[in-house]
Amino acid sequence: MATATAGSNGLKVNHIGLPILEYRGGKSTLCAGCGHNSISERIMQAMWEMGVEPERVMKMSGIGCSSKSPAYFMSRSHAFNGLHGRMPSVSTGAILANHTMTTIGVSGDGDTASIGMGQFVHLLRRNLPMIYIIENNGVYGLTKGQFSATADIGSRLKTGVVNDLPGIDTCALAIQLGATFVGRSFSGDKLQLLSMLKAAIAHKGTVMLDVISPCVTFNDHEGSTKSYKFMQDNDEPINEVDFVASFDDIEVDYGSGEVYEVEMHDGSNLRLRKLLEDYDPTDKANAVRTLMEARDEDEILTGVFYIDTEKPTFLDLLNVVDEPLGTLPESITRPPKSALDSLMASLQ
Ligand SMILES: Cc1ncc(C[n+]2csc(CCOP(=O)(O)OP(=O)(O)O)c2C)c(N)n1
Ligand code: SF4
Ligand SMILES: [Mg+2]
Repeated sequence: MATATAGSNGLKVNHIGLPILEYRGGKSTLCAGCGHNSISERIMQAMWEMGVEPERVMKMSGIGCSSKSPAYFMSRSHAFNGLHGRMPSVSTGAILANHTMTTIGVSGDGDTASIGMGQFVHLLRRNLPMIYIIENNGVYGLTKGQFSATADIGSRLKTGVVNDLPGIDTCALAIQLGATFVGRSFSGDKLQLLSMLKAAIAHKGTVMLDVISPCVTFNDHEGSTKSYKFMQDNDEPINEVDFVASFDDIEVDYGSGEVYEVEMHDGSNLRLRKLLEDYDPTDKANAVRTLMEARDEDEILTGVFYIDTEKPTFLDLLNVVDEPLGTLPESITRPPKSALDSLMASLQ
């Protein structure tokens, strides 16, 4: 990273002067090789490279192996481990109480697409400013590997049970319902995931990242479409994601016709080199169609599918004041008795 310099103790530091050690969390209790651990590593690295102050971050989650992950990154940050599938409503409340924080939610495919579906869809339509990551392994890892609602039709459990229901594509759903930054990555693709996370931090609105994250204990065998092998063989990136932070000064030389450039809210630059011919990530209908066509072809597309940097967020719609609601004094949040008296008088 261009801005990292050596601190007084010789450790490389980011542009707010912190070494990456300050972004670490507790020791992971997840299985060795679980994709979720790699995602935690990338989150730490992205937050460090972006110079996000750990104390200014809220980590939210539900229930599942994936939802345990926030304990394994950024111990200095705030965290709330909610009930199963209830992370969206808890996050909505927390963000309304203090919208000046960077909010990252980590959920699972079970947590999001089954028990939490009712909450998830309302989060999407509100464009709540937060990063929502689904660590997608196609199974309920924590409860011993039953199929989840994102498991692909025809995929097989170790026991031989075949999934005969079509999987829910959370990216197509998120685009359709109103999220303003939607992408899919793979826990094993360090560079793509890191760039997408850094761009996510710079975005203002709901970022929905579906990250295929193999469960080595219950769903990493032949017949699984969420295994390391299957992803290595079938991952089809639609764009090459490159992110240049506003404080970096890196010149990347691209031929202009093949790159889609997006200026992010903080002045950073997201560069999407087209791999799929004529793919325009601001065309909503085309993004959904592309995902649906890929599904018919059994292809796993990755990359940034959709981005909209103009749409108002939930906070804009509510016209939320600059100061966090949670720290406003009671003299402002609670109308005086005289206000109540005049209201009552007006009703007589
Ligand atoms: C109300 C409620 N119902 C069911 C459960 C049991 N349960 C715990 S985790 C889980 C599924 C987790 O799957 P996922 O979100 O995909 O996370 P993973 O473990 O695969 O990372 C279930 C059904 C629960 N904890 N609470
Ligand atoms: S059971 Fe699966 S999802 Fe859970 S920690 Fe182990 S490998 Fe990861
Ligand atoms: Mg899961």
